Parts: sequence; C-alpha cells; structure tokens
Amino acid sequence: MIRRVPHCSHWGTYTILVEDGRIVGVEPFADDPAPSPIIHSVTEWAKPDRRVLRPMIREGWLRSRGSKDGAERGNERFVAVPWDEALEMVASEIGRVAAAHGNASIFAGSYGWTSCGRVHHASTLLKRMLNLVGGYTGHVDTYSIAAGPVILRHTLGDDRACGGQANTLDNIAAHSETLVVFGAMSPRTAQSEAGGIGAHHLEGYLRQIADRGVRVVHVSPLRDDLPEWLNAEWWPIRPNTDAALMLGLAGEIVAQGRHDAGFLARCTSGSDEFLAYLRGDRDGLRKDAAWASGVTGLPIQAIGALAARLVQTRSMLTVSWALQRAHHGEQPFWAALGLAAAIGQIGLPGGGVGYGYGSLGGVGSPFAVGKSPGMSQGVKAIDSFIPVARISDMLLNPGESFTYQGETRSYPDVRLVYWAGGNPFHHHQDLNRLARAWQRPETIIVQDPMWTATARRADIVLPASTSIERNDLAGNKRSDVIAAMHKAIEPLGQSRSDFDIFNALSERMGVGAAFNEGRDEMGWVRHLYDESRAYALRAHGFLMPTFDSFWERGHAAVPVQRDHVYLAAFRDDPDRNRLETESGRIVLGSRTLAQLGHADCPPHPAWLSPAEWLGDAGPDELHLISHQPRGRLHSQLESGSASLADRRGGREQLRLNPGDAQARGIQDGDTVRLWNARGACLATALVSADTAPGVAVLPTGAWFTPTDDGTEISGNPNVLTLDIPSSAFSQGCAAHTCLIRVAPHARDNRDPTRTYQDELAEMLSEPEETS
Ligand SMILES: Nc1nc2c(c(=O)[nH]1)N[C@H]1C(S)=C(S)[C@@H](COP(=O)(O)OP(=O)(O)OC[C@H]3O[C@@H](n4cnc5c(=O)[nH]c(N)nc54)[C@H](O)[C@@H]3O)O[C@H]1N2
Ligand SMILES: Nc1nc2c(c(=O)[nH]1)N[C@H]1C(S)=C(S)[C@@H](COP(=O)(O)OP(=O)(O)OC[C@H]3O[C@@H](n4cnc5c(=O)[nH]c(N)nc54)[C@H](O)[C@@H]3O)O[C@H]1N2
Ligand SMILES: [Mo]
Repeated sequence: MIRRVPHCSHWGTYTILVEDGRIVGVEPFADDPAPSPIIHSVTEWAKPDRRVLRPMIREGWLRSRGSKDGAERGNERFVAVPWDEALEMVASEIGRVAAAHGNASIFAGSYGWTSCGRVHHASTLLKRMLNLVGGYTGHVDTYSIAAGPVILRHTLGDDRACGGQANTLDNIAAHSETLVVFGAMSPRTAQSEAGGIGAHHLEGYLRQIADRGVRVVHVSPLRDDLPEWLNAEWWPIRPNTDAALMLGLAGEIVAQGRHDAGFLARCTSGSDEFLAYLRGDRDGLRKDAAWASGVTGLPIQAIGALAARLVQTRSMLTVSWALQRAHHGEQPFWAALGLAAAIGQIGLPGGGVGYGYGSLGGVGSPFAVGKSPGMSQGVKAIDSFIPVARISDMLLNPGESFTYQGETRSYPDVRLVYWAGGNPFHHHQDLNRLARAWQRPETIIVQDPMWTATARRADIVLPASTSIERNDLAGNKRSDVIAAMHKAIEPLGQSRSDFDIFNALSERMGVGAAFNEGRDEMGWVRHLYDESRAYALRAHGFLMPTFDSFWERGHAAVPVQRDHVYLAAFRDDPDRNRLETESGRIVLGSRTLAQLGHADCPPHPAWLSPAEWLGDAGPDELHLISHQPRGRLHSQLESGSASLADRRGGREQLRLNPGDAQARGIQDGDTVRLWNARGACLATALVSADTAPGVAVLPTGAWFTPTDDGTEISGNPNVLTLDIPSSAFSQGCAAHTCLIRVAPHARDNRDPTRTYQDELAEMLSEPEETS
C-alpha cells in the first residue's frame, strides 16, 4: 500500500509516496504550473550517508572542555555520546558562558534557511530558548539583502519595495510598455521561497509580458537571467556598474529637460543635490550616456535612446537583489529610485521601480495580507547584534567598533557559538578567513541533520531530523497558501526534531513551561494554523478551512493582495500619506548621510568604483559572479539528482565566454583552477556565449572540501569571494564583488580523486586501537 504524504519545502509543495516506511516517489503539487525538480532530491534526506545519526563530540573538546584548542576544529575525530550527556553539556556550556562572560558572549544569530516548517524553525526556536535564559547576540538583515533594505528604509521609510510589495507582476504585465530588468527575473531563483511556496507563478507573468509585446531591456552579465522566449534586448553590462548606467540615463533625461520636475518637487527631498551630481557641478563629470558607456562598457547610442524611451512610455525598472550583494550595494538600489523619480511614474500602474522580482518565487506575486504562521522568538532579553555578514570580523576583533545605520556599536567577545539550521561554511565569504576566525570561540555547537562543513568544524553536533521525519506547516508573507507538512518516515538514527531538542534543553535549564506553553508538536501546528485562520476572518472576512480539513487536504488558500500599485496613495497626496523618512518624502539627497559622512555611502545616489571590478583589473582577471545554484537550495541537497544534473566531473561548472576560454587555452569540460589572493578552487569549464566577456560564473553551494595544499576541490566560490562590508552604513554581504584568475588545471580531467564523502568517512571512523 502506497501512502500519499503531503509535504512542502522552500522549493515547492509536493506529495511524498511512501511504502513500507520507505520513500518510493515524489509527485508535484497538482496546482503548480512550474514545479521545481528539486522536489525529487528530497529522497537524499532518507539516506544515512551524510546524516548526523547520533550526538557527536569532538575528541579534543571532550578532553579539555572550553580550552583554547579551536585550531583543531575540523581536523579531529568525533565520538558519539548518549543524548542525555550531549544535552547536559550544551545546557551547562550555556550556563557557564552566561555566568562567566554575560549572555552577549553567546552568539546565536544562527543565520540560515533551515527547513521551511514554521514550528520546527531551528533558529527561531534557538532564540526563543535563549531569550528565556538571559539572551544572546543576534544578527540584523540577511545575506540575501542588507545594503538594499538599509538604503530603502532610509529613502522610502521601509523596505517593502524589496520584500515583494512594489507593483505586483500582474500589474506590470497589464500596464508597462517598457521594462528594464537589472539583473535577473529567472525561474532558476524563483523556484525557491523562504517558508515554502505553493504554485510557481513567475513564468506565467513573464508569458503575459511577452504576449503583450512589452519592450524588455535586459541589463545583466548573463543572457539567460531571463527566459529566451521573452525576446529581451541583452545589455551585457560590466558587473557592479549598474548604478552608473542608471545615473547616466537619469543624467540624459535631466539634461534634455525631460524629467518630471513636478514629481521631484512634490514627492522627493534633496533632488537639487541629486541633479547637481548628475550635472557634475562638483566633480566636473556630467553623468550622461557617454560617461555611463565608459564605466559600463555599453554603447552610448543605446543608452541615449533608452533614456528617451523611458519618459515616452509607461516604464518599469526592476532590480535583482544580487545587485546589492556587492561593494556599495546601496547605490544601484538608490540610483534606480533616483532614475524612477526623474521619470516621474512612481505610484502609477506599471510604472516606477521595484526590487527582487523573481529573486524569490513570491516576489512580485500577489502577496499575503493575513498573518503568516510563525513561532515567536519571545521578548529580546538583551540588545546585542551584529550585521549578519560581519561574523568573521566579530570573532577576530572582539571589542572593536562598527557602524550600522548611523549608529556606532562594538563587537561582543563571543565565547560560545550555537548554530542551528544554517551553514556558514557555505554562506560566508572568504572561507579561509572564516576558518581562522572560527578557531577563536571556546565552544561551538551545531544542530543540523547533515555533516555539513560547519558541523565538521564544531565541538558538539546535535542530530536534527529533517522535515520529512516530523509534522509541521509552511507559509510566509509572500505565499498564497499555507501548506501541511506531514511526517513521511521515522527519524534516521537517533536524530530528534528541532522542537524536541530545544524543548529538552529548555527543561534542563528550568524554562520548559515557558518554552512549550503546554503544547506539543501537533499542538503547535494546530495553534499556528488556527491563529492565521482567525486573523484572516477577523481582518479580511476570509474564511479558511478548519484545521482538520486543511491537514487532510494538505493546503489552504490565504487572503492576498493582487494588482498592487506601490506608493499610489503617497503619489496622490504626499502630505497626508507621508513616508517615514527624514523628510516624509522619497529621499534623493540625505541630510542624515551628509552628517554621517561615510565616504562609501555619500548623501545622494552615486557611482563609486568597487574594491574589485573590471574597470580596474589585470588583463587576465575575470569578474566572478557566484550566483544561486539551479539544482539545489544553497548547500542543501547538494548530492541530490537536480544538483548533480548541473555538475560535471564531480565538480561545479564554471561558465566562461568563448573568447575568455580560448585566451586561456581552456576547452569546454576541462578541469580549471580558479584563484586569487584569498584562495583557490577547482571547477569544470562550461564555455557559453551567454556569458559576457570578462565574466566568470560559479554557482554557490558546493560542499567545502579544502585539501592539504589549500585548494578547494568541489568548486566552492566562497574561497575566492571578498569579505568586506557593502559600506559603513549597511555592513552587508558583498559576494558579487570579486576578481579571479582562471587557468586549465595541470593535473587531471577526471573525477576528483578525493571527495567530501571520503574525508567525512575518515573523520567519523572509530579511532583505531593503540596498543
Ligand atoms: N558567494 C556567495 N555566497 C552567498 C550568496 C551569493 O550570492 N554568493 N548568497 C547568500 C545568500 S542570499 C544566502 S540566503 C546564504 C544561504 O546560506 P544558508 O541558509 O546557510 O544555506 P543552506 O545551505 O540553506 O543552509 C541551511 C542549513 O540548514 C540545514 N537544515 C535543513 N533543514 C533543517 C532542519 O530541519 N533543522 C536544522 N537544524 N537544520 C536544517 C541544512 O542541512 C543546511 O546545513 O548564502 C549566501 N552566500
Ligand atoms: N534554485 C535556487 N533558487 C534560489 C536559491 C538557491 O539557492 N537555489 N537561493 C534563494 C535565495 S536565498 C536568494 S537571496 C535569491 C537570490 O536571488 P538573486 O540575488 O536575484 O540571485 P543571484 O543568482 O545571486 O543573481 C541573479 C543574477 O544577477 C546577476 N548579477 C550579478 N551581479 C550583477 C551586477 O552587478 N549587475 C547586473 N546587472 N546583474 C548582476 C547575475 O547574472 C545573476 O545570475 O535566490 C533564491 N532562489
Ligand atoms: Mo538569500
């Protein structure tokens, strides 16, 4: 008898087919027009190969607890201990560090995507627990977006325009005449949505845009960042120079007097300063098509013609999140806003600017207006945080000060790190630097189903079950459904659910009742659903099914807002609908930033050359784009079928333009070595004319496999990326700012001789008897 088990992950809603306790198949959600192939990779979770099966302790840590031998992390074997002992160690370490150094010395930012389940959401539960025992140091913003929302909060009063609440795509499809896409609108990234997704709608909207014959200009180093059938005009821009193109377009419009002076006067503040910069009053550089062409490598004529078209037609600008994951990442977001303000169509159907369309599956879709289900982190016990991507800085420089959104704070002296549901040895930049920083804490606890590179570098590893081994529910602020996540199989080995683990720890620390509020797993699943259901009825008169019928059916629709025009009310009456900015208007010249005086974030949108870029590169250097992988979510399910489909020769593939490949003697399929001053890795060359000259592309997420000579062999770009803040204002991740060199790899073209799996096996084998 085959059991049909409704389930959901960040990449979609699906049905798991189970027979005799084993998964025999996965079926896509019937209502999904574009299901993700990653759903078929979830069978990997049921295999023991990479799973943590028992609580494990690093040998050296066990010998000399809390001593400073962190340099051994990642080199030593682990020994299994019973759950009781492991939990006792974790609880007593939390108690010891809090008592000796204060709770700010416990770092539990624990960034990461974990499972999409809302009850077992690992980092939320970790924070909920720690808030009950005095608190922790957390983080602000995300690796996805930091520079972007920081500048939008300052210039628009909030960051909704990059969180999916700018004009919705149905509105764009119905009204826009010209669409300029900076970056991507790609089904590749739109597969995923944080907190799960029902149906995938991006392609449907793009078809409508194509059918209406909207003129699409696609500004990106990669032609296939948009589907081919959209017939977009490809502008292969130099990476990290979009702000210059936007400013050049605005400068052309202003120079010809075609800007909407009325809109600028009524709806913005500081536009004088912005226009003075475009005219070059201070720096003597007129920001026009010729200037933009010099920076971006795009043709002058085309830039001039587009400037004219933008004010003649209903024009929409979209900017991918990727553009702000870069040095000076504020600028392309702010410059796009400045350009849109000069055009003057913000607040009109199909006009203005929006950010992140397709970066996640829900951005641009009709968005939820109800209460999406979620556990509470409780009340923050202390005020201690770092900007999310400053983890190495924090560990290396305790006590040193940093700035964030105009505030000056200092890094805590972290002694204990607890990571649950994230993989910093995937997500952070300059992994060799992180590896040095990672030696500093006294104790590192990792709670994950998998022997990730991070788990291998921990002292205490707690085996979490995966979502298919427990009951949960999915839903988020951009989703049009709440999805049921039924348990499909029994937990592997001794793994336990995240809720169970934190509940047991909370009980040991005397705060169990406050942590669980008297509910068990199904009690919480039901409670979170019922909260959303009650809110939908109360606030929107929207009747959702009862919990029991939702649970049986596997999904329930939630109220959404369609056909949304961003800032329509503000445009109509900016006095009554003031924005929460320093002026109540859209800020184009900032008094606050003028006062702060950050050289890397000036008081108006500007083009600043990044730390590494093609305009200042050696003749053999390439700009590395480390974008999101098509066949997996970051490092998750790296060994699954969808992920393997994009690998060759046992490694990730590095995309290169044919000219760049030829100049280096590289042929398609060759093993290549990528390096810069920070590190080196191997990959398999993929020669593709859809890649702009001077640009190399290596997706993220290969499991970090450094060898003794320091070369990473599975193709992890984060051994190469730059670990600097986007700016002193936002302190965001700058992964997309990175130059590298590439050459054929001298040795061999075969599968790697050693793999992640070989190294893992060695680390876990029982120590040999010494006699
Ligand atoms: N070079 C470069 N680097 C980047 C980026 C880039 O563009 N370029 N992008 C960045 C971005 S946008 C992001 S969001 C980050 C992503 O970085 P992460 O979110 O850290 O990446 P994931 O691989 O999703 O890590 C999730 C971890 O949770 C674990 N997990 C899964 N389910 C469960 C569970 O139920 N319980 C527990 N306890 N654990 C679970 C997985 O095994 C995995 O180890 O990477 C960033 N890094
Ligand atoms: N399949 C899959 N989907 C995912 C994820 C995943 O791991 N796998 N991760 C999810 C997450 S956490 C996030 S945050 C989103 C991220 O969504 P995005 O940030 O939109 O995705 P990226 O793949 O980093 O970049 C998109 C494209 O931007 C272009 N780009 C990069 N730099 C520049 C530039 O300077 N100028 C211009 N014009 N273009 C540039 C690149 O060509 C790249 O292909 O993706 C999500 N979707
Ligand atoms: Mo992200």
